[in-house]
Amino acid sequence: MKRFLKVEDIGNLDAALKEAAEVKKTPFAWQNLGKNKTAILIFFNSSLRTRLSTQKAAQNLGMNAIVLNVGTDSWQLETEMGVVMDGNKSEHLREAIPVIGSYADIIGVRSFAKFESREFDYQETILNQFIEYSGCPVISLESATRHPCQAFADLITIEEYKKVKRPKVVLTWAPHPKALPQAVPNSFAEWMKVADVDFVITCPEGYQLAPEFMKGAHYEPDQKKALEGADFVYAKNWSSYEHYGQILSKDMSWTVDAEHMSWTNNAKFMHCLPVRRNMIVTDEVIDSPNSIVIPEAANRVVSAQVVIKRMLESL
Ligand code: SN0
Repeated sequence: MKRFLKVEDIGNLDAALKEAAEVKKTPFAWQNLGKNKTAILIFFNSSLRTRLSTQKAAQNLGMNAIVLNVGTDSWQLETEMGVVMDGNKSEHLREAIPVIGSYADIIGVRSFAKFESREFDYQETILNQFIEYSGCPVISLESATRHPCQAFADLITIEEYKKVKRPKVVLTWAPHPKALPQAVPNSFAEWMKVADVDFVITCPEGYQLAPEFMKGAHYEPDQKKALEGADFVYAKNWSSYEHYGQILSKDMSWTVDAEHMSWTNNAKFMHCLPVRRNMIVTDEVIDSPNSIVIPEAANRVVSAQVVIKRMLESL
């Protein structure tokens, strides 16, 4: 595996889930695979789970893992080509990437949407430069448009907790004080459309995801109807794609509370974290036995380890 950016990169999902179960059972069985190999994880944005779980996954495989926080640990990096570098950015990605590549065997990159231009974000300008200039396999640790390590962990979690062969999985928008990226819901939709689940997206008007992610998904604008009979409720805020990066609603009637959960089939509650309590979900729901946000986060190690393992196997 040379890159992990989207669902196609993992290939057959059943095979990936089987491998995930194996990795979860015996995480240290491949310690020799990563011996004398280095993973460098580059963060342009904050992280808790991604940083810790990816580092742990690499170490479980015997690798050295180095984390770099761009800007605070390193020089500020310029990401756009053709600019006169007379501001506060001391180094260009065009040099930084091949330098990092010369120290690494595998590179992970976190770089959120900047929300300055939809075109810049959706072209994955930063991630693509790492792919082109690093000479290494590249893992997206949440890019401008996708968060594949999260979606893979979500799929593993659903597989573990489902009670029926084809569960109903509902992605619901919920309110948030800030404009958040579409990466998490985009990837979740991309993976759920391929998985063996009955997948529904519900969000207020104007919050539909980009056409490529909505395509083939069942869209239900009425949140109550969408949640009826759900086996899994996946809550997430995102900003508008159409009115790019804007907050169109802070409607608190979309907050997932006990009443919302009562419309479901005793659904499990999921969220990628970090979560704003009593905005996205009430304390009552996230603290209930139906909340699986912690095992979901724990599975981030498993998804990252399957990906890094496959990359090491094809070095
Ligand atoms: C990120 C997002 O893409 O929505 C990362 C999720 C894995 N979330 C945030 O930036 C939340 C920030 C906040 O202040 O709540």
